[in-house]
Parts: sequence; C-alpha cells; structure tokens
Amino acid sequence: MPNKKLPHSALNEKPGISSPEAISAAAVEHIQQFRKIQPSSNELFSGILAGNITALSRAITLVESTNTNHLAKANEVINACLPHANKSVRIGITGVPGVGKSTFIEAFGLHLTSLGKKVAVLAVDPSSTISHGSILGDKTRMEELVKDKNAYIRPSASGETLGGVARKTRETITLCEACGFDTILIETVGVGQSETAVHSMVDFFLLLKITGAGDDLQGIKRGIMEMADAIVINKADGDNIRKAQLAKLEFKRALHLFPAKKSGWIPTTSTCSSISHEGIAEVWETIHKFLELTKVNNYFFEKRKEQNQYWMLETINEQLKTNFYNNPEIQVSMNATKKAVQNDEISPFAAAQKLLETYFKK
Ligand SMILES: Nc1nc2c(ncn2[C@@H]2O[C@H](COP(=O)(O)OP(=O)(O)OP(=O)(O)O)[C@@H](O)[C@H]2O)c(=O)[nH]1
Ligand SMILES: [Mg+2]
Repeated sequence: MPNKKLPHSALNEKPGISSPEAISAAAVEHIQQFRKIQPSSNELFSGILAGNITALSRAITLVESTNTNHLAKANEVINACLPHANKSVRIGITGVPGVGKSTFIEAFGLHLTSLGKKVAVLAVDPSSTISHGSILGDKTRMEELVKDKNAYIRPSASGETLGGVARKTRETITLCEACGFDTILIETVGVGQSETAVHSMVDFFLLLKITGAGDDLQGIKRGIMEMADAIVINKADGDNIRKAQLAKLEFKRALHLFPAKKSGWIPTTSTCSSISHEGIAEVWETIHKFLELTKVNNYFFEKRKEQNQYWMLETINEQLKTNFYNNPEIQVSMNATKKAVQNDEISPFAAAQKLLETYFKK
C-alpha cells in the first residue's frame, strides 16, 4: 500500500502490475524450477570429464561463490578432478595496461588451437575486485578466439581480496585441465601484487613490453624482470619495428645481469606483433624449448609440487584473515580500537594483541 503520509519517500511502494493472462502459470513454474535444479557434484564432475563446457562453467561458478554450501560442493568437484588435472602447460602473461595482452592472447591462442591444442584463458585482475569482472570487456579483443571451439575464455573472478581471486583462479585451472584443456593462459595486469600470485601458479612467465610510453627498461620493476622466463616486445609493426629491435637488445643485456635461474633456463627476449602475428609462433617455440629443458632436469615437476604447498599455506592465511575480520566480536571492538591507536591511547602492537586475544580466546 502506498504510504499516504510520505508520498515522496523512497519507501513508497507502487502498486504492482499483474501478469497478463496470456502467460501460462505452468510455464513460469517450469522455468523457475529448471533454474533451481543444481546438478550434483558427481554430475558436474562427469560432465567436466566428458569435456562439457556448461558443466565446467557451472563448477567454476561454484568455486567463485561466497556461499559456504557452494564451497563444500566446489571442493568435492575439485577433489574428484585433481587426478585428471595436471597434464597441461600453464603460462602467465603480464604487462602494463595497454601493452596488448588481450590482443596477444587472441593471436597466440589461435596459433595454439591451430596446432591442435585446447586453450583456456583465465585472468587474475586486481581491478576487477572493484569493478567486478572488468576483463569481461576483453572478449571483444578476443573475437576470433571466443568463437573457436577449442578455446574457453573465462572472465576473471571477483572478490574482496587478491588472495581470494587468485585462489579461485588456481582452482579453476584444475577444473579446466580435467575438462581437457592442455594449455592454460593466465592474463594479469602488471600492477601490484598480482604478478607474484600468477607467477606462483604457472610454469612459464611471459612479460610483454612495448617501446616508449614509459614502459622501457627504466620503468620496470626488478622483481618482475626476475620472474620473467621470456620478455616479448609487442607492437613490433609499422614504424615501430626498429625501436622494438633496439629495446630487445637492451632487455637482453639487462637480463644478463640477473643471477642464473634455478630452472637452468636462460630467459629469452624477442619481438612480435599481435596484429600481424609476426613472431607469435616463435613464442610458442620458446615455451616448448623451456618445457623440454625443465622436464628433463625435473624442475617443472618440483616447481608444481612447491606451488601446491604454497597454495595450501596461502589458503590457510587467507581464510584465517577472513574469519578474523568477519568475527562479530572483532567487528564490534575494531573501530574503537582503531580510534584508540590513532589517538596514541594504546600502541598498535598492544592493540593488535588485544584483538587477537579476543579472537582466539573462544
Ligand atoms: N600496432 C599494434 N597495436 C597493438 C598490438 N597489440 C595490441 N595493440 C593495440 O593496443 C591496444 C591495447 O591492447 P589490449 O590487448 O587491450 O591491451 P591489454 O594489455 O590487454 O590492456 P588491459 O587489459 O587494459 O591491461 C589496442 O588498441 C590494440 O589494438 C600490436 O601488436 N600492434
Ligand atoms: Mg586486456
């Protein structure tokens, strides 16, 4: 009923419109019921194993869900998938915004599917934790790859923390592999901590660069250079070819200054154009050589074992943190304690100790 006293209130309700008679109630009921039907974890698992993309997408949605009932079901599916995963190559692709990561993935992905590979494209996108899946727009940069039946593109998960988003991507890798995808490409924006997260879930880490635009040697973080297995200068087309060649030499020289890698691999530098596809096939050849070397010297397998361990610990850290901050008692005392710390009434360490004690005493 409309509120007569407050005709302009936001709480005012407009009388509803009854549905036209032409709509069959039975049909509506049928559609609603259909939407509610959730396949069991077993059904999802067998769907995934059979290469069914709908089952894969539904399982990923479970992994991404914050509903705790979904979490249990997601874990069942992931555990069932684990023995069928692992048979892939996981490639991380990073670079500053606008360097051409998505365009590169379109060209590179198409090259891989032309070689008979099945390619899954995932993303760890810290900005999407704010904008909720900004990489969605990326499908327009991957127009051809989207249509390729041997490719699967999943927009990045959204969540409150990078750790949470990264964990979901890590689990999505397992599901994609069990579904038969043998090459996993993970795009991340070259800002903040996301490269470290992606680096710890991939076998090969590729850094895309362009010349000029402040994206040269001076503007690069040492840590990222150290992680790279290959530096590829993109947009080496038109007037830019010579500059790209020079940049390649400069990076090559700079890479020499870094200590040798545990993998025994010497990072490579090359140029490519994601528009003309020049140099794209060579990137795969490089990765192929890397795989040959690291599988023979066992680094590939050791690194995956280490990464598994890392993700276990990372998940514990993440969940402890979430649990702590969501604790009702902590939430009640947090604001007052923050103020007390700001006003020097209590030291930050003593305050932290007090909150932790409140949390653990239960
Ligand atoms: N000339 C030329 N332009 C390119 C090349 N690769 C990408 N571009 C252009 O560069 C712009 C940015 O490309 P994106 O693929 O969206 O870059 P991105 O790194 O994915 O960007 P973010 O997702 O915003 O981080 C687009 O206008 C592309 O058409 C290339 O090899 N040559
Ligand atoms: Mg992009």
